[in-house]
Amino acid sequence: MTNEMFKKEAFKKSVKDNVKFLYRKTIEEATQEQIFQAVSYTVKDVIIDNWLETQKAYDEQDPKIVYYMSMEFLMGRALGNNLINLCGYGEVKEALEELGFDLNCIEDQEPDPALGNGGLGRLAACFLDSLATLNYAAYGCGIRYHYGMFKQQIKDGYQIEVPDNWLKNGYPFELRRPEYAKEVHFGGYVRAEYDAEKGATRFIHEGYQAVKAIPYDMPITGYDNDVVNTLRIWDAEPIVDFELDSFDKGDYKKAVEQENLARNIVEVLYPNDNHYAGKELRLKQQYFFVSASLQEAIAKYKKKHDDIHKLYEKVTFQMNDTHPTVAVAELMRILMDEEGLGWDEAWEITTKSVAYTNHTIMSEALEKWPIELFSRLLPRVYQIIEEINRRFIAEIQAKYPGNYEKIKKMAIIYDGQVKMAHLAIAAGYSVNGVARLHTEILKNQELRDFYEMMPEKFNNKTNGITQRRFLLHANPLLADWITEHIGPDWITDLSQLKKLKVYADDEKALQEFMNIKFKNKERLAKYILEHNGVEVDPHSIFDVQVKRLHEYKRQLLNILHVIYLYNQIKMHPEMEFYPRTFIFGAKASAGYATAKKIIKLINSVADVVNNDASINGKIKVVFIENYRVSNAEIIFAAADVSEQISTASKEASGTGNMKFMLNGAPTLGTMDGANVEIVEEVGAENAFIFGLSSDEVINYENNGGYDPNVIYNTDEEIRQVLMQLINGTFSSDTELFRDLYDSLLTNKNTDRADRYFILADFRSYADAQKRVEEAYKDEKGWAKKALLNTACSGKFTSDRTIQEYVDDIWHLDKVIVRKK
Ligand code: OX2
Repeated sequence: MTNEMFKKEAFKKSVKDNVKFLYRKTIEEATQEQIFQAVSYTVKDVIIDNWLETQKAYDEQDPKIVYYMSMEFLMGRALGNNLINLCGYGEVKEALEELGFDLNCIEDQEPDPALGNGGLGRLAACFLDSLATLNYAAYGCGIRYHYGMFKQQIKDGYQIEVPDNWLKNGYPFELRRPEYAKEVHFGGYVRAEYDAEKGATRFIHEGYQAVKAIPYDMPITGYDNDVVNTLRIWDAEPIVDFELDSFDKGDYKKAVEQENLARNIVEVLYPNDNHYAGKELRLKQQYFFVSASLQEAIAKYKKKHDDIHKLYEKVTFQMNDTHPTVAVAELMRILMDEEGLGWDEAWEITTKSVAYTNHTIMSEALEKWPIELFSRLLPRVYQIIEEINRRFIAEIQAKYPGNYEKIKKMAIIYDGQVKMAHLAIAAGYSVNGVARLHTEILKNQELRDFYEMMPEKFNNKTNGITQRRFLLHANPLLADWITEHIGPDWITDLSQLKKLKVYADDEKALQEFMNIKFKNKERLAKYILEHNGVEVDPHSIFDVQVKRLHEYKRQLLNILHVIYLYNQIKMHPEMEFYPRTFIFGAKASAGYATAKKIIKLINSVADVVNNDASINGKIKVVFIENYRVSNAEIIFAAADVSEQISTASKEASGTGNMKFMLNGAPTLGTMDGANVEIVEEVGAENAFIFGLSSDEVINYENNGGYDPNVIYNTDEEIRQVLMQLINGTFSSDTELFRDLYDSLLTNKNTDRADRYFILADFRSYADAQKRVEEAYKDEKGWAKKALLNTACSGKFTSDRTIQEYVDDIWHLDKVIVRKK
């Protein structure tokens, strides 16, 4: 698989030329960063030709387009990924070697575009990759945050947030498109005007502040098919240049306000995962990119089609969680106020065009905007939501006469708040969860009333990940080995991996598989030494938990168990114990105090354990600083054990779990999210399952919780671990971890003690960990489990997920771009 476009000599010449044009330097004088830019421009050149061809094909074939609307796209680096998808990686690597450069080092020069927090944003990025690879016409619609997810530094064990100025040196893979700029309006008031000719009232929005939305396009390359789709992210600029002129007109103040609005709106990504903070600026961001994206989609549709009533035949909008659901009302506004349609026509089009994906049942993540804020910022949009609500309530009443409970539970506006999920469900033609268990919980618990009223809308789409980034690029040794054994088709058809099952008892194959794992562990050990200054032994078990820091994900359970093991080894030095390296990586939201304290605890435990000579290095604890897409690729490839230990029912799906599985790491986890389906695919004997079931957890929650003090008072070893949080074992300040200790044992306001059932699951977790150790000692047995995890991971490709969205929700047609 090579690409004609990357003929070595031509490539080298182009890179040299770029260095000359861009920097007036010779290749010998250029810095690594400048080489990165020069190489990227050469690659972009190739992409642009395909991009134009793709546009042409779309113009000719006029396919239905999906607009994937998301506040977050966690893209990760583009250079390596584009080379992979253009089938030019090998050629370019060699060409650069001949010039004296290492492609890996050049790739490392790229800033990690981190316009997302965690799973939700990364899912959006995987979906774009699969849409392009499967030949579907799609746009990602989002925001060009000037600062993405913060960079994490660890100082004295504490997380420090450092701004991520990813645009500092210019980003070679984006294209500014000022010709597609749109205006977005905030504030002001609505005036009603009777139009005698039409016999109808028109609503006119006046006195607003305006912002100009400027799109930047990033190419999304499909794998080996010449398709290049577009991620369109919007930047903000003031509508008129700030002119002294405005002094005269007396609107100086307004000019300053508009300038400030434009400056603030796209400044920074909110670093919250699964948490709603209710900030006005966040609602501004949401409306800003939604309005601009809808205007653009409609303008594009109208270029080719004259009947706006049939919009839904060519266009569909997928709302990634509730963040973009203001789209429902904005589409109504555009159709009525700008296209001149009546309510019923507009509603018919809207409800056939928008679909909603739910990613969480965590109540603190639910977006509920105060009416006061919402109506002040978006007066016309609010008015439309009021009318949607009025009509929806009438429907509920018609279906359930006299049942006011239903209204209370389902209204879009209630208790002084606008409930975005209810708006999305009332208007969306599809409502989906992201793993089978999650969708069942939505139907039977969280969204039960909605499901009862409109069951036809509900469906499941189990998440997936792209094997192009998380295996082909991230783990080249394993990728090559797989291709040698079953051919290259797995790259676009991951179900092919099941052919590896025949090697499950083949000693040579198992040995090779584990040798590759070992090499990847060496690569990670090197990274850890360079970046953390900690030496780890690749012969130890690499037990990995990397994901956002959140109480429900229970990093605390993991580290408490490390303390427990440490105590065991100290108490029984003669005890047999297989050396283990516990690897953590996690960012905590800047304002999430408990999460930050857990990071500190992990680092404090690491300090004590790693420096205790008496345990002979049997346990090492490493906290990898600044966990992000680029180092994730190295981490997944090197893991022996995948920690997926959320409180059952809380993790909607998880996608890290799939990346570990693909790279041959068995899951140590609860029956939560997609873990359920992972176990189903690989077999319970190839995973390590523990803990309460989601039904048990939900049962406890519905009946006032459980009492962790019973465990504390009867289990001496658990009590010892907890006491060590407050007796100076891990900090001379005995108060430092008091809050964590209290959170496990004491009811506080509305928070029940041990809300996430850590003590309830502790013993069961420790048992599962023991089973891991036993299994690992059996080398061949372990190799078989590892290989079978890879072999059975075919279901979890985002190609499968996207094909299901296409078949059940979007109904898109394939577009062929490559003319052979
Ligand atoms: C995440 C969910 O927590 C995670 O379980 C899921 O895999 C991912 O979305 C992709 O579906 N914010 N982040 C999520 O949900 C929300 C809300």
